[in-house]
Amino acid sequence: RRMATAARQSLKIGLIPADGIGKEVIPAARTVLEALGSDIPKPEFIDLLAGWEVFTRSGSALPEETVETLRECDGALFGAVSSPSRSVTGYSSPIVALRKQLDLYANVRPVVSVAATPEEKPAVDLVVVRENTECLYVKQEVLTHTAQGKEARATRLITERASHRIGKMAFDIALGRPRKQVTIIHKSNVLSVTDGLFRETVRGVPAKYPGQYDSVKLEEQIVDSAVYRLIREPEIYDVMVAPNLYGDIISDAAAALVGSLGLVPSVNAGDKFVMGEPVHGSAPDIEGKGIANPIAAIRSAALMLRHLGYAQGADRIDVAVDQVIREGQVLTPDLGGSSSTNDVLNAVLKKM
Ligand code: GGG
Repeated sequence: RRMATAARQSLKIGLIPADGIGKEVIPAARTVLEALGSDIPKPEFIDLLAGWEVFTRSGSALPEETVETLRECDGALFGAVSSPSRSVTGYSSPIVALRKQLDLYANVRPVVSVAATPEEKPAVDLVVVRENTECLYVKQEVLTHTAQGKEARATRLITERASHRIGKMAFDIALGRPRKQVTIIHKSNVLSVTDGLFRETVRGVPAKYPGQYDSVKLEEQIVDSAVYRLIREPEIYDVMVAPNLYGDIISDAAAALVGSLGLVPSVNAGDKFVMGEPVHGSAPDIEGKGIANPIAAIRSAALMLRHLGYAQGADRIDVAVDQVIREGQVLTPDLGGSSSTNDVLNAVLKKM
């Protein structure tokens, strides 16, 4: 799925490393973009702030300037955020807010294994298309005190509009893939109103575009059984479309099938803007050690380019990354190696 590419002289890219290893992997992705030379318009990078650390310094996890500057950019790369697991007055997850404020309604997460040779089919080759703006992530939580003790409630929002547009995104992505299959992930046997609306709306997408999606096979699966089958027979999936929370969980589970969360990229995509973001979090346990795997961030930069219409640059990055993984000589500890972030970056640059 590509955005219209105006003939750009330069590519303005906002960089938001945010917290933890985001500060180590986003600079690596930047270096890879710089190495593309004439494959893309000259990149112009703008460093922007967000995250827990900036909140502790300034009282804002998402400074207004970050959002306003992003509105002027062609694309962006976001690292990772370390939101606390408890409620902190004045703090709200900046990545959840950014997705909403920029209307980045789809989180597209390709999970692909690297086969032994470039000619072989990868054992896992699927895309999780996660709705990115609603579900439980509207974060309307209320704590009340009752005679029996505390009671916590959360609102789960599913709208026809959001379900339709994420469904359409999934069908469009499937059209561009050899298998052309969409699987709707839901739990409408229990949550018949919310997941029922999601399921019905996505099922209804092809009827709204007569002829357009005739070649796409539509399947559906209850989320718990989908996770089971994903682990046992990942090859049955092509494009999985899910409400926000299920999509978040499924894509992390799928990452285990390809060796590491450190390999899995994503883009947060809307109709007008795209922001690459590795699926992994801020990994405080390895922060500052220089051993974070930069591949998810590098692949996220490639995915961002692909959405912006620069397939040649994206291909160069992806081919180089696959070669490094395939050779298995330069790997960070998450993949069983002992190489550093910089070693992997340099290996990728060498292959490019
Ligand atoms: N790059 C993905 C990432 O940062 N994952 C952790 C995450 O989404 N956390 C939510 C938050 O901390 O607000």
